[in-house]
Amino acid sequence: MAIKSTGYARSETYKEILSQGEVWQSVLQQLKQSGAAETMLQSGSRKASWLFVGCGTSFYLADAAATSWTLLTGEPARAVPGSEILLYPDLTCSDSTDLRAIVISRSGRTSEAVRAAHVLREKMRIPTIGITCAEKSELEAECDSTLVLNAADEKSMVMTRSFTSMLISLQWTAAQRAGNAEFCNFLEKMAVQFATRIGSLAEYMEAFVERRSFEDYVFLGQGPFHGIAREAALKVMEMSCSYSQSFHTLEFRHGPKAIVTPRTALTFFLSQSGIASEIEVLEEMKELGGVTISICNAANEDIRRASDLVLELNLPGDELTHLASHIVPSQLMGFFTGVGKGLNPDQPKNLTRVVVLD
Ligand code: F1P
Repeated sequence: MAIKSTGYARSETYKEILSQGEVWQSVLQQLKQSGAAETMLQSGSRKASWLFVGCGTSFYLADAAATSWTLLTGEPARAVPGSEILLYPDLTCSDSTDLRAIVISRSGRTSEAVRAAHVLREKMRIPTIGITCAEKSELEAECDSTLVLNAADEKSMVMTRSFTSMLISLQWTAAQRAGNAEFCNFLEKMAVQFATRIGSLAEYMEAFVERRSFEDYVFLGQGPFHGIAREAALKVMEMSCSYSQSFHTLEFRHGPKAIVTPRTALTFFLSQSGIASEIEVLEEMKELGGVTISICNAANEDIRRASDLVLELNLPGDELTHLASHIVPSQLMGFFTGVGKGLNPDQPKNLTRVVVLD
């Protein structure tokens, strides 16, 4: 189906994906003016351990946020799905004397997230902070303090700008905690620059998806990019009902590469820290006949030679500053693939905007 003929531009999901650069700027303004982040971090020691908790997209956000937090503050942090706090609470406890929790939920109403916040704060006596895009939510009632990013809220069933905005806010908060003002400045510059680039990224991805169809979608990332790869796989599943998986890039060699055919789309989120090793995997998968998509800040000849599509973001700052922006091409891939299949990404199959349990 010719994607252009579907009138997709009227889609709320599409409009909200394209709004991300601007929305990040207003969210960063809110953080600067409200001082909410500082308030959240006031109490307790300077050397804490952190649990990032969420469900679905918010769990993969927790993954990318936890790795960012440790890289920015040096404090141990890990991501846990809400369900694990409820079903395996003993797995949650650590030997840290100052364990703190950050519970992430766009709606603030997801039962597993709200109940996890209750268990953490009331049962385990762990200081619990909420981050959400909804005012006066059930989550807020269960947390010691809550950061509400209403500028990032969205009509879309699937999470797009809420994911990137909450991730950027947690990175900003970590940098504040570490006294890293330079990182915060680069986040602002990145948001301004990204707003000028998203239009062409959408055109490149639409043209690429229009020309091809795939049986398998694989997303690969190391370090903080692994959380991005997990979310990318979910976005393509949710918006296009396609078979999609994620792995650590170098892990893909240890077995999963058995599935590679010319109908396999392999997206590489190329980091600066691991670029040389990641390019070796890229070249190997190209030789195996896979179709390769490279998302990076700046490409070199090796990347261009081994990629069927290269999306360069050319943004200021280091790889952590660019982290959130790397998911946007995959949001667009999921959207255009769904539209191309005659699906409506505003109404994904089998999904509800919030998972509320009895
Ligand atoms: C979490 C979530 C979404 C998913 C679907 C159902 O919501 O799992 O990630 O796309 O919309 O809900 P929330 O707790 O962040 O509101």
